[in-house]
Amino acid sequence: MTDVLTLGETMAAFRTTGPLRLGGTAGISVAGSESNVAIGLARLGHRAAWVGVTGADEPGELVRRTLRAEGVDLSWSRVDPTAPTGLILFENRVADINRVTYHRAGSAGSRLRPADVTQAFDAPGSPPRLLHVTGITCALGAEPYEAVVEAVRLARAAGSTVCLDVNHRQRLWSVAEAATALRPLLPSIDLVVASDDELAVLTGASDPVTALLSAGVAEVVVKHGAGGATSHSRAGALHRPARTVPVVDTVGAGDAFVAGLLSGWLDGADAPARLDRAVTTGAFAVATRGDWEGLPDRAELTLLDHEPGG
Ligand code: CKP
Ligand code: MG
Repeated sequence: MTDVLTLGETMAAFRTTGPLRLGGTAGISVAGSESNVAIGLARLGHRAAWVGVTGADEPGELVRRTLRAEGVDLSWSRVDPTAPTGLILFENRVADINRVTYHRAGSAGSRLRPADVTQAFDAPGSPPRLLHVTGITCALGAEPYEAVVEAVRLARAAGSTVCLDVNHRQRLWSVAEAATALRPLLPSIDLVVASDDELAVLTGASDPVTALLSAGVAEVVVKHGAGGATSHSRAGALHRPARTVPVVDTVGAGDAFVAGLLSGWLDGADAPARLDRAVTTGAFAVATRGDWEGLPDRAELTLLDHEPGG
């Protein structure tokens, strides 16, 4: 049985230590919000499946090999030989600030379609306990958006819990476009994850959290960056500060946070323990280079509890 099903685009990622125009060497890895979450969950011992499309090329092989090596189930992912795997470029500029450039228009990843998720739900065995979707997949085009709509519909029908991370990417679409696409999904969403500035994508209300809870979302988790995170539900609000770690690379921190949050949910943890795990896994991502490479396994979850040198 799958614990968490997610769908999206994963790209080959190139990281340089300075502007690309200066040349030099680049580190090569993979990046994609939804697969970052899947890797984070797999490292914590959960069964995570990623649905996505890669090209029949070396970047695509890198993506598939990496996800397989991390224990992510690719049973419902596929290769499209007629389009290239997308690329993402991280140019480190100063301290932890990266310039991020996508080369993903027309990519294989943007060929994701509703039939891809139908297969996942049609497979023998129980439905996934959780479906995790993000705004990024919705922004990739009409068919990927329809795939998300279909996944949410099927999850609802199967009784799976549905999590939405707004993950707004202004280089992919405007706030108005994101609002038009994401707001209709809300009646079927159990758990919303958003940063403070992303809440306005979901509602125009002056008190967005109350509006979302009134619309039927069971839990709204708001990330405040270095200010920690707050979980809101009918039971009230609960805040956790961010864990104090050296800031090395913040890309992927949101996905790491989601992985911790969903892991806690899968373990049956209560809301405070879920939030504790989320800020902990988020801190691992912030303190290490790469989007997912530094994420903890189960045994490492308590690593940050020890004072340096203690
Ligand atoms: O919100 P996060 O910083 O956790 O997301 C990072 C990911 O999928 C990164 O892996 C990148 O590939 C992306 O978001 C994206 O498409 O921007
Ligand atoms: Mg994010």
